[in-house]
Amino acid sequence: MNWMKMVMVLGLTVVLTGCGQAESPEPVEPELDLVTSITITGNDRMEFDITEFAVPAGAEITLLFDNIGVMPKEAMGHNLAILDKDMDPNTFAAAAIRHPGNEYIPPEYEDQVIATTKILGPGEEEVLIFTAPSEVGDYPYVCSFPGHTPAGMKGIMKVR
Ligand SMILES: [Cu+2]
Repeated sequence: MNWMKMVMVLGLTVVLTGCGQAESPEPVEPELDLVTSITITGNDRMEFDITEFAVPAGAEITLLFDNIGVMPKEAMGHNLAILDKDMDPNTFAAAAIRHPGNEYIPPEYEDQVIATTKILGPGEEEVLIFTAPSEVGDYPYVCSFPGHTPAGMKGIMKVR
């Protein structure tokens, strides 16, 4: 093998290696479309129909929350409270139990609430209009009616 062939072989090796690296699949989370308007429902099984959505940082967001259940508010009321990204949903919900008179929003964590509806009874809905945080991140939202967050009535608002 003369030096010219050697250079070609090495060159080909580099090209092939380069291709292999380019094709190796990186685990990429499918990106959600960014929305500025969304409707979320809550039901008698303590479920939000949407548990993940994404909004543009700093945008004005219109969120309609609709309690589509039929059970009485005292037994199966729902709210939708969007929390700051560092607020732990379970800590928030545990504190909320003591505050039925404040729509189950704990005053000690009120500064951690980006937006919240009142507790809604069956068939009731409320529109929230709020400014999405300017800081990119994952912001939890919960229903803070007693027992509902631990039962899974929570989600993530992704700010992108
Ligand atoms: Cu609820």
